[in-house]
Amino acid sequence: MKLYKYTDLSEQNIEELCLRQLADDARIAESVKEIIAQVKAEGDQALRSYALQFDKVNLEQLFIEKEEIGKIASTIPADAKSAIDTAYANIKKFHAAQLYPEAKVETMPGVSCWRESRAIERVGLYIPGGTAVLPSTFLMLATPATLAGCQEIVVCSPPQKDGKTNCYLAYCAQLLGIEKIYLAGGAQAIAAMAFGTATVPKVYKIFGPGNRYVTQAKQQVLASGITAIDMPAGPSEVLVFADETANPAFVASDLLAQAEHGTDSQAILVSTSETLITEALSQIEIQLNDLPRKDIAAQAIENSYAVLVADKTQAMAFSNAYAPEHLILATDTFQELIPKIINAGSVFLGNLTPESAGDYASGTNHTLPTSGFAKAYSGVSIDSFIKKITFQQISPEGLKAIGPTVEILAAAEGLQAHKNAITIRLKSSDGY
Ligand code: HSO
Ligand code: ZN
Repeated sequence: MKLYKYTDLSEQNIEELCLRQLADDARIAESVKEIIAQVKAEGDQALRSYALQFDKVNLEQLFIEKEEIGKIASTIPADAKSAIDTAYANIKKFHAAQLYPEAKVETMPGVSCWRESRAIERVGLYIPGGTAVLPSTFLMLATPATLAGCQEIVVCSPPQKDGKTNCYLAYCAQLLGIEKIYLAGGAQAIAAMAFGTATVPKVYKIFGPGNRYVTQAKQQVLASGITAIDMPAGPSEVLVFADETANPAFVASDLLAQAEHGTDSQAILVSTSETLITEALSQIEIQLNDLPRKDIAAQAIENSYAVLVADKTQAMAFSNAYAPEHLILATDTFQELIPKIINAGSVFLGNLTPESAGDYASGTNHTLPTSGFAKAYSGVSIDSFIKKITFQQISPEGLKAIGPTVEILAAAEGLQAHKNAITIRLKSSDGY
């Protein structure tokens, strides 16, 4: 891990440090384009042949259904079942609080305007499989989708070698009342949900993390105007701000939790204390040894860095410039820093609030903007699964009140028909 001193950094240095390597691999883009074209042209047949090629499994049926899901779900270990139950209860409780009706507004006497939410009818959730199967992602996406009232929730996840899905995902499906899991992974799953096949329904919006092929496929279907996506995605990242009140072992554990996600994960440490940085780095070495994914984590740590800052103002300036997906404030004085946070996906306050809690179970969503997109995007929430439709209704009194304003503005824009739509009503006795 490299160490920088904030005061030595120029504006350009800071900009470069905050840049994520989003190497746009032309080779990946090309093969994803080919996969999408194949799925579009050949549908289920293409999904079967990609399952054979990439997942090494011969699939007759491209999904598993309720009965089979139930059977697989019943094999889940009891402790995992109750952990999923607890996480689900918290995630549901947190997201349910985001469902609220908005007030009607009378902008002028007799002119009423309001918004109503409607769920997106068909959504597609991609749940990664392969090296990391993520039941937590299933909960994070399907819980708000069901609460929002999406009518069709299409879940795609790559098949295991036995042509099935694992017991954790099956249990999540059962818990959420999802009756089918489509056995498709990678770019081909995204293409199937975007265009639809004989088996996989076409959806209006696709959600979920994935490898670079999945991410690229989501970008391509979005660019072709076929379907919406949750947000642009890049490798996961954390920025930990730690001062002398932080515990170096805790700080190290948070950095490593991020680092084990992938070799391209970023784990950034920002501190006012040189001693804290030194101690956290040596804790990383110690804790790394015991990690099953230590090669991945070590590589990610190697690609990451620490920044020594003079004070909290510098720390927050750097953090806001970086716009981390996850921000951990490992300090007793986090309260005073909260108003200074401008760009971050999700924030973890104090020394006893690790990111892992939010990744799995506290209730907040773990699908968050990466790669600096926290400057402009929010994480997944109920809002991601609904559209807000505006309504308005004008009474006779309202028409008189607003009419002249519209007539004048329409005339100013040279749009006579717009003006007439008001004038014809003002002159008529209809509706009065
Ligand atoms: N930190 C990941 C989510 C996750 N962690 C899933 C463990 N499982 C992205 O926010
Ligand atoms: Zn994580």
